[in-house]
Amino acid sequence: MRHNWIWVLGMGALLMTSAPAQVIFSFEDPDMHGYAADGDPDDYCQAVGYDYCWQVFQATIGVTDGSYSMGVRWPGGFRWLISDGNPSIVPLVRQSGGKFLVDVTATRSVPWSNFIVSYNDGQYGWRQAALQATLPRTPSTMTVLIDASALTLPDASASWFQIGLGMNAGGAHEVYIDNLRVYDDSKTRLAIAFDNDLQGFNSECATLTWNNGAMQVSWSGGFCWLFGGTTDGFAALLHRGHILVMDVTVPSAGPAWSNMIISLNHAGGWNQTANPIELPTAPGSYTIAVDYRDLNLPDPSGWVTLNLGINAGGAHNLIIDNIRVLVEPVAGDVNGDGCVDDADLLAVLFAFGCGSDCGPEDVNGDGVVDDADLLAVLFAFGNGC
Ligand SMILES: [Ca+2]
Ligand SMILES: [Ca+2]
Ligand SMILES: [Ca+2]
Repeated sequence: MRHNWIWVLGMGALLMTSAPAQVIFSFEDPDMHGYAADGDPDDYCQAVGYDYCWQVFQATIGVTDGSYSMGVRWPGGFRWLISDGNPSIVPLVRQSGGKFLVDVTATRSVPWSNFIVSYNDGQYGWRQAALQATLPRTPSTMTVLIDASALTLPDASASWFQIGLGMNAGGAHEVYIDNLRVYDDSKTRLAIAFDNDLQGFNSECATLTWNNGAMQVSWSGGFCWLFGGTTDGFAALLHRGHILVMDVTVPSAGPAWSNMIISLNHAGGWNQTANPIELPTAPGSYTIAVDYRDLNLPDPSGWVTLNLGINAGGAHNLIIDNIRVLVEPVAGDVNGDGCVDDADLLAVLFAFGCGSDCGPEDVNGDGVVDDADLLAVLFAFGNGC
């Protein structure tokens, strides 16, 4: 009997399909999405030397989707890279609401580096985001969240649409970009929501105030630690991904620049991220993300505190809320708690027979909930637990 089950489960795995990836740009051969045309001509690079010109090229460093990435080498300073006007990306851009993830690998060190995103089309013209997105300033790989949600989305009928990347660095830099994709907030799990209090956060250099379900931070500029935030289950939740997300509101115009690192403190010691994340300074509400893949994580059942290292070029005010983890999908985890167990099996059984608009119980994504989904959960039983 058991032997038969294993054979059947094997067939179930073969029948599984993966959900379509929501990738906007992947830089696969031969498509550089038009950006390559924004590099300097070869004869110019030869004349000034290749360390002193802008090069945009297909690469195999920092690849996280497919076989290629986009390399950008530049002597420092700012330049727009503009995509071609292919309207095929419009549905995904509209679906994203203007929030994207992208993987970026840097191979040089610079004092600072960031980029800004613009849209351009025939209906609404050129518009660019207020919040700079982070680029790594040390040799490392980061998943970066781009929040361009304040920009008017393209119309569904747009006949052309361009995404501009305004690259900037405080020195000669080299980055590799891949897998520009839709950010999905429903994949996050809430950790610290400041529902009743500051959840342990305190500071010697900033004034922290509980403000109607959020944490208001004001400080006179410079670098400042906010220590000690935590909540039940936070240590385990940190293991389910590598990206911490939070909502940041700027109530009034701030200084010229601001950024943040984080640290985790736990039984294994204190460790902090190397690449500061750009913080907003223009009034508005934003979503930011910190990639913590390089940090040592706490024991899942142990204690951990989150510390926010904020920095600014002058006095600044921030309202921080909804600190959460973007969780990696666990195959067969129907209810999204990170573990495939009886609860997931029951969820599929209760939804069995669903033929349209099925929920996560449609594990293999074929539009119906049937024995294939049950087998998929059985096959993954115990994953993540
Ligand atoms: Ca790619
Ligand atoms: Ca589960
Ligand atoms: Ca199914």
